[in-house]
Amino acid sequence: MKVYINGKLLEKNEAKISVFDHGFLYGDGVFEGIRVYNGLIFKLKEHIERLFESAHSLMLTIPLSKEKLIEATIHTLKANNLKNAYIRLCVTRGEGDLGLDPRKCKGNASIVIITDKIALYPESLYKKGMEIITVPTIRNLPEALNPQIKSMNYLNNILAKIEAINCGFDEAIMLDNLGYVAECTGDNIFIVKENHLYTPPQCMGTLRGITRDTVLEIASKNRIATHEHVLTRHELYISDECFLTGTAAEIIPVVKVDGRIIGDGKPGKITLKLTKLFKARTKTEGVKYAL
Ligand code: PXG
Repeated sequence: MKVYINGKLLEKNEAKISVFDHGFLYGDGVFEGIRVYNGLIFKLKEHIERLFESAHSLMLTIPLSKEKLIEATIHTLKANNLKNAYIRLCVTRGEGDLGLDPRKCKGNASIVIITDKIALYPESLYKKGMEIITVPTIRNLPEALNPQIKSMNYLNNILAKIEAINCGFDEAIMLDNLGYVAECTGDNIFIVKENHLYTPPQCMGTLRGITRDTVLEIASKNRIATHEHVLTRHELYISDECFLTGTAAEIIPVVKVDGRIIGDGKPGKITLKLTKLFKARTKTEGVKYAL
């Protein structure tokens, strides 16, 4: 497996970044996770846009144009002979000294492109549905580190994940500082109530997930009423269906929240319908490349 680092393709065990890179020292960098389905890179433009927006907010200059970054990504996929893959695009602040000051990172930011396979949860969970819990660690406040910035510092989410794992669960619901539902550690959350679809608004300390937006769009096109609305835990508990969305996880049903059974305890009808429609999208939509 070859990894792209700053214009070079290196073997996995040779693909290394300096320990003085501020990505390593401080998590000072941005990233994207992108999926490729049968030679089609799904929502590539949206992911590249979000990467540049995250970088802009952090005053991090990406040393390649969007077009060149797309070229480099396709080049890496081809070098690894991959038609189905998960792409991890990372841009770090680059090599500096032992201080926070990003001005000390005199060279360019580092660009790393990893292309590999990923299965976030075991297949059986997609059939059965997940059981998840709310954890004490709240999502970063937008006024502190805005969750819209997909930075390389994921400790907020990792702490929440650890809390869920400590309680015997695979995934955590993170609330905001007011106690409203924000999102999960690497996924957005949806509920269905009386055939309407609800998800927290993106301003509520959540990442504006690209899968989230795709699901909202698919639902609207298929005459399912959608609402971006604040949600309480109570609303999750009394929902008819619940599911999570993310590039890595895709759409995964949730059947129990904080010990409360959701609906009839099985993946819901609308969840399954949206999953089918989403899968169909991934088969036809995306930036095409040939091996
Ligand atoms: N919320 C957060 C906090 C995320 O990190 C999503 C929502 C879903 O966004 P997209 O655009 O992918 O629909 C993410 C993205 C992991 C992992 O290993 C998860 C993400 C990224 C990298 C790794 O769980 N999720």
